[in-house]
Amino acid sequence: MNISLKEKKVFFASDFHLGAPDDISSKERERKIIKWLNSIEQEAEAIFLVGDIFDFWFEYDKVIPKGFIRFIAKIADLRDKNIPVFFFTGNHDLWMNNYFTKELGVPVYHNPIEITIEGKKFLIGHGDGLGPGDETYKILKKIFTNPFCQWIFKWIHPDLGVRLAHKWSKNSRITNLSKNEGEFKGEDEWLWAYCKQLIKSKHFDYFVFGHRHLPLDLPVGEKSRYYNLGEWVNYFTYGVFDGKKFEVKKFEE
Ligand SMILES: [Mn+2]
Repeated sequence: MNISLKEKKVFFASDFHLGAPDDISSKERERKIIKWLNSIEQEAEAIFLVGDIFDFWFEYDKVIPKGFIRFIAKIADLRDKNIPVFFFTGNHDLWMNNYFTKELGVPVYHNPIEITIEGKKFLIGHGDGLGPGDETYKILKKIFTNPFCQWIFKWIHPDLGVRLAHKWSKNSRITNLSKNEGEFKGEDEWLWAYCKQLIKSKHFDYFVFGHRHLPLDLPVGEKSRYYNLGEWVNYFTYGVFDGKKFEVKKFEE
């Protein structure tokens, strides 16, 4: 993919976790996200939503999960205005399939992609399962992405399936953010380590990931940088690239 900017900008955000930890806070977050999307649409050449957009999403054949209809409608509105929107799956919503593509014209990527924006090379992805460590999740991901396991889950009644998933997700990091995950781990930042390893064999100007839930802007080698997009429970951060520089900014209402 090759995007040229024509005086416009490319925007990135991740980890909205819509639906968590409860309806009231999710609705408030949804309102804020839509306000942000409204504020950027005029200058957006493209918008990348880089995973964990939903705290849980599952694509049944005939049912869509409740709780985020205004957000989905806003994505439809952006597409109707011909603004390209790209979704990535995260570890919470990896069961996205082709619903958004068929209904809204939004491509859904399950793995990091390499793209060129205004001549700069980007690697963009959610970031789950990359780099050293996280062995438990790497095993879980094999189960979650297993077609037979997905087939079984699909035949659980959605009211029960979604309830189970939310219960499961309550143990996850985003609802327990007061713990210590918010601290910068230095050399142990696993996605940073991943970038530093990767750049030895392949050049990218910018690495853009979510998943870490901590906004970061770090050097990779001599000329490249790794950005983490943060999340929208505490930080309300997003990435913006204008063709010359990439910035991680906070959305202020
Ligand atoms: Mn997340």
